[in-house]
Amino acid sequence: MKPEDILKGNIQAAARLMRDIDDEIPSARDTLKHLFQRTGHAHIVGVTGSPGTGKSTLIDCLIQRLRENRKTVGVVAIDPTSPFSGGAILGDRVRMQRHTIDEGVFIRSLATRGHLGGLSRSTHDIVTVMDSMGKDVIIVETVGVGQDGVEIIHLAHTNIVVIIPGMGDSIQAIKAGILETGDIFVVNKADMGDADIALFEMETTIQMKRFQKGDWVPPVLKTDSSNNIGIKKLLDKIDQHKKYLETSFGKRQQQKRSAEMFEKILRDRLFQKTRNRLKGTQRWEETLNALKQREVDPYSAAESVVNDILKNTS
Ligand SMILES: Nc1nc2c(ncn2[C@@H]2O[C@H](COP(=O)(O)OP(=O)(O)OP(=O)(O)O)[C@@H](O)[C@H]2O)c(=O)[nH]1
Ligand SMILES: [Mg+2]
Repeated sequence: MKPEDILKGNIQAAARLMRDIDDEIPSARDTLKHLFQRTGHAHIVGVTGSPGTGKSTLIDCLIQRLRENRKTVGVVAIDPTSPFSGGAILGDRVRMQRHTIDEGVFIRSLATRGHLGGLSRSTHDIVTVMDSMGKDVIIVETVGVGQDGVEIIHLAHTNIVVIIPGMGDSIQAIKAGILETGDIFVVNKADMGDADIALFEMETTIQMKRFQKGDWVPPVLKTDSSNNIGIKKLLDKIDQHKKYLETSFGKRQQQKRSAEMFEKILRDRLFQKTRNRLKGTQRWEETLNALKQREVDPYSAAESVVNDILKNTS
C-alpha cells in the first residue's frame, strides 16, 4: 500500500495499514514512520469516564455536530475487555454505526488485550494514521478514571471526563487525580435528575484547586446525549480550549502538565523498583524490626534506604 493513498485520506488503504500494524508486519512500521512526519494537524480529544457513563453516545452526538460543521472525524474506541467478549465493541459499533457510511468519519474499535495502564501502543499508531489522513478531530474513548486514564492525557490535547449524577464521581476525581487531568467535565445523563447536584459538587471540587493567573479553569457542563442536548456548548468549549492551548499560558500549562505526569511516573517506578529490590531481603526485615522496636524513625530508615540504592545505581 502507498503512504500517499493514506495521506489523501483513502479509507481502505488506512484500514489495511492498521491491520498490518496489528499483525506486526515490519513494513507497516516503516510506513508509519513516514506518515508520522505528516501529522500534527488533528485536534486530539480524549473522552474518559467510568463504564456506562454514555461516552460512546456522547461521541456519536459530537460526530454529528462536527460533520454539520464540515469537520472530518476519526474515532478510536478502546475496549478494555477481552477481544472475545464482544459486548462493548458491538455496543460502540451499533451506536456510532450510522456514521460509518460517511466518508468523513473513520471509526476503529481497539481491544487493549490486557495491556495495563489504559492505552496500548496501537492506539498511538492508529491516531497517527488518522492524523496523517487529514482528520480534523480525532476522538479517543477510554474507560476508566484515574490511573487507567493517565496515558490518554499525553496523547490528547483536550481531555473530557464524563461523569453521571449520583456516583460520587467528584470525590473519586480527587482520589484518582483526575482533577489534574480533565480539561472539561461533563455531567452526562442530565435527564436522569440530580444532575445539578453533581454539577455543583464537581464545580466545588474544582474550585478547591488553586489556580494561577492565566490557568485554564475546567468548565463543568451538562449533557443529555440520548437526546442530543448540550452538545453545541460542549463543542464550543472544546474549541475554546484548543484556542487556549495556542496562547502562551496554554503552552505553559501543557508543559507543566507533562512535567507533572513525568514526575508521577518516575515516582511510581522508583518506588516499585526500590520495594521489589528490598522486599524479602534481610535488610527489609531488619528495617521493619528496627521500626517496630522504635530503634529508628521511618524518615531516617527511608532516607538511608534511598541513599544506599542511589549509591549502588550511580
Ligand atoms: N438516560 C440517558 N441515558 C444515556 C445517556 N447517554 C447514554 N445513555 C445510555 O447509557 C448506556 C451506556 O451508554 P454508552 O454510550 O454505551 O456508554 P459508554 O460510557 O460508552 O459505555 P462503555 O464504553 O461500555 O464504558 C446506553 O444504554 C445509553 O443509551 C443520557 O444522556 N441519558
Ligand atoms: Mg463506549
